[in-house]
Amino acid sequence: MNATCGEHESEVYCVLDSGHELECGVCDDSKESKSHPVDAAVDGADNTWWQSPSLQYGPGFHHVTVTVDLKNVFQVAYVIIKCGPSPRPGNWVLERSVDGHAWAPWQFFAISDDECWHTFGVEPTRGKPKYSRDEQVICTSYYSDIVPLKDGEIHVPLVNGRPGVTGANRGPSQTLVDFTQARFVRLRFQRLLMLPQDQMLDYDVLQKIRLRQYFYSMREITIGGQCPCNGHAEHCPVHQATMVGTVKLLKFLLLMLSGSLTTWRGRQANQYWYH
Ligand SMILES: [Ca+2]
Repeated sequence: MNATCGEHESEVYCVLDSGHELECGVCDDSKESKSHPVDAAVDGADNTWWQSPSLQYGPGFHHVTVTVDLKNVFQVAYVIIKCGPSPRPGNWVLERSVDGHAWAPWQFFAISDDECWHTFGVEPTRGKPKYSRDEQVICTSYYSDIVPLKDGEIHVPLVNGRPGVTGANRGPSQTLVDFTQARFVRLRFQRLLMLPQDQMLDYDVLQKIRLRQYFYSMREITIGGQCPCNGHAEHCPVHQATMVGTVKLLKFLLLMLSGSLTTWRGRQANQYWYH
């Protein structure tokens, strides 16, 4: 299933805002200025963005998966997401894979601390994210607040703040090296954030005009890291197409996008790797 707005027909969306005037726009893939394809999320420009179809096309669009192929295995140090004209995602999982088949979670994000338990079966880390173990997969509600209503950011450090990150003369712990290794990075969005009054209503009761306000958008996904070389990054061969220097932003060569109707169950969250 495709998950880009305006790909099959012109689609009206509206921006959640506290103002009285409803601010609306149109997605239309046939017009460049109105298209929001997934590669707009990795083009280095903050004024372009990817946008998913809104809930007016059905509740299935709570579930959207974005996969980034880095084309090489890297030790990923951080992921930063800048959102577009929508709130940040509510429930979702940041995942990693070395081969594109076996996946493991890096971090869970939930609308509330209770949702960490109910949806993912993971104890919530309350308040600002912190990490007590190198391979700890936390669940946080810190980045799932509906405010700001647009242009919010999500910062996921995978190395900094963990006990195994060490000084200039020594590399990170082997556990951390293993934990950060990935060629594929996947964002599995499971549930959109909605205004409290809309969350209470059944999908059938919500008017189309209100459903047009609920969609995912990302201006830029930034992934930073280095090639895996046991802490001696300065001797690593650098893939020019994907990397400049040793710890820099990665440019991705391929992005895959799909809508997914699978539901995440808490029991799966306890498995480290899954297919
Ligand atoms: Ca962009």
